[in-house]
Amino acid sequence: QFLQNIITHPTFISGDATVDFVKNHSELFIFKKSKDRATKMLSFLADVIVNGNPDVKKVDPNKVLTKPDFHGFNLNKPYEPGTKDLLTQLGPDEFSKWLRNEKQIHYTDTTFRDAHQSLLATRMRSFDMLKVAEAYAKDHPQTFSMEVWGGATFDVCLRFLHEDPWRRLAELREAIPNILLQMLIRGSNGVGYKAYPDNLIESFVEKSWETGVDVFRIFDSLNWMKSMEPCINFVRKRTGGLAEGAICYTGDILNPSKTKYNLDYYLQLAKQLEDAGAHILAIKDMAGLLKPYAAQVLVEALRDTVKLPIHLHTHDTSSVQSASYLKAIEAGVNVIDVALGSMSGLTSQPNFNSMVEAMRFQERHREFDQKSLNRHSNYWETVREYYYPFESGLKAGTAEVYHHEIPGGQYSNLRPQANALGLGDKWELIKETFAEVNQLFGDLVKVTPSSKVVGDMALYLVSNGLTTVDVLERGDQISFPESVRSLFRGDLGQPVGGFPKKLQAIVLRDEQPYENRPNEHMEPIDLEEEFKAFQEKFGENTKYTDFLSHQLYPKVYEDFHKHLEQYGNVSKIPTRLFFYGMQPGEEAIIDIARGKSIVIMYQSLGHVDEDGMRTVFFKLNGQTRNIEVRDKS
Ligand code: 3PY
Ligand code: ZN
Repeated sequence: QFLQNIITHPTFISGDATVDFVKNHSELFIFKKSKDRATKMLSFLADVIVNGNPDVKKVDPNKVLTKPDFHGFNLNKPYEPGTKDLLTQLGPDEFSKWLRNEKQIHYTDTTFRDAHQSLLATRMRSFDMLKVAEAYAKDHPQTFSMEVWGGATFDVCLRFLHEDPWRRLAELREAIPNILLQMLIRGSNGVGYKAYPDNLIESFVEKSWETGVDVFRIFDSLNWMKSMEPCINFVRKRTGGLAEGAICYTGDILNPSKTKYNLDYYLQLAKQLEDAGAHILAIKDMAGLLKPYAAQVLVEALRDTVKLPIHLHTHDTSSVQSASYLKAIEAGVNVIDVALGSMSGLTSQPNFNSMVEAMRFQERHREFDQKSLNRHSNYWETVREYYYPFESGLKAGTAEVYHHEIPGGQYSNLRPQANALGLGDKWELIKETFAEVNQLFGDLVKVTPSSKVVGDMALYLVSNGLTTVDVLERGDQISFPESVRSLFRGDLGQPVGGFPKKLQAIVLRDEQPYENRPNEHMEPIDLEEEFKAFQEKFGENTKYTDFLSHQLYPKVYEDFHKHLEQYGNVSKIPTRLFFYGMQPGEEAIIDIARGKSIVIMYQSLGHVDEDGMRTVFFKLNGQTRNIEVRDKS
């Protein structure tokens, strides 16, 4: 370090250093505490050994975690051309026409995004995806797209996994060059929970495309066109990718007593999305409410109303959604969303492997190597066990979803949220209250972030022993959660038919709501200036994508950055070690960068000293390395 300080000193570089150079420059003796990559990684492992991973609330000491079996995976073959190559060849408009006329059914694999968001509280790590991403792309080049990014993964990546989501995307792109990569974007809310300035969303869309996204599934949590339209434009203007406009499906179009979200409503919305320039139309059935016969009616009518290809997304919470897919396929849907067998079902998507088999010998069947799909499913079956603390606990399909309408992606989060508030034993009441709050709010489209507001309100009422009747009768004495005030103010846009006026006045009191776009109240960000200021604060090694993460989630990014400085890139640590630490005597080989691996052996743990510190004894590449860690217990 001393030598480093000398040779990087401006006086030394300019050639003005004299014999007194060292004597006159005491700063040469200031040694930056820059730890090398391996030491940072050891520090992280040492901390998990001593204090556990703070994200894992309960470790099961009897849990046996086995290694995945890679037998049969073959990387020694080339990538076959897929939909990504076709998009490059045709361009988005021609690609859209091609897809609309495709006879065989197409599949989007959601395993890397929605499946784990909906089953494992979004905790799946890049490490586990990257182990099989290349093999997947080589084994199944006929997959329409892989949903790998966006939704809640962006936030969870930074906040809980301490991973850079942009790095995840870039690495997946590299491993999957032939298949379209897809993301979920919440219109003007980007991948956040509130509206952002338009030029920030525009820049975000552009960088996402540059980093690897091809298909942008754009939705708004209230089905508000004004939030989706700019985003569709940004995709068309700034990228060569596909703008997929989504209608979020709620209610039941076949129920004559439910008139708010009827067939006409969805057809009109679809037409507006087509007119706004969408290349693909998505039906986003986020809670899994689209029943089989309704799917048939909806898809047939949409095919007649718009010229776009139709992409159907659902969650199998009720367990009958593969029947909806079959009906939709009969009605001419072009693409369906599925997840690999062991990551499918319940709050996740229907089973990829089984859907392919169900279609075999039918005229719209698309051939996949079933053995290979099963091999990939078996990999995830083993790896899913590593994430056991994040399982939602739902054991079987439930028709209750038609009543509470909780989205699949929210279900696996709401329960731990309830547990954290000490309301674990009130789960039934929480679900019921969620349904009541929805009615109180005027029957909303519920998907992130509007679903989160309904969830916040339900948790608030249950934890304070209140009911929706109390809200109407003595709301003036209730201090509503900020997210509820924000919704009624207009920060998330406008719901169909407006907000219930009486309730809006109760929630907002003297504050005036507004009805124009929330983004219209926001000044554009001077991206160049702000990026400079960002680099001054976080260092010149930070990238523009870091800046975007910071713009979307300032505090979360700051914590991520601190973690990165202290522990380095923890995404390279194997998942079992990341969540549960190492056992004395255990050895691990970790690839810290391409072609560079280290061998870590955990030897033993010292006692707590009078300062509360413990020494963790390791061997790093055969050399003894001791790490001091504060014992927080
Ligand atoms: C998200 O926005 O994260 C969703 O998955 C909505 O369904
Ligand atoms: Zn979903």
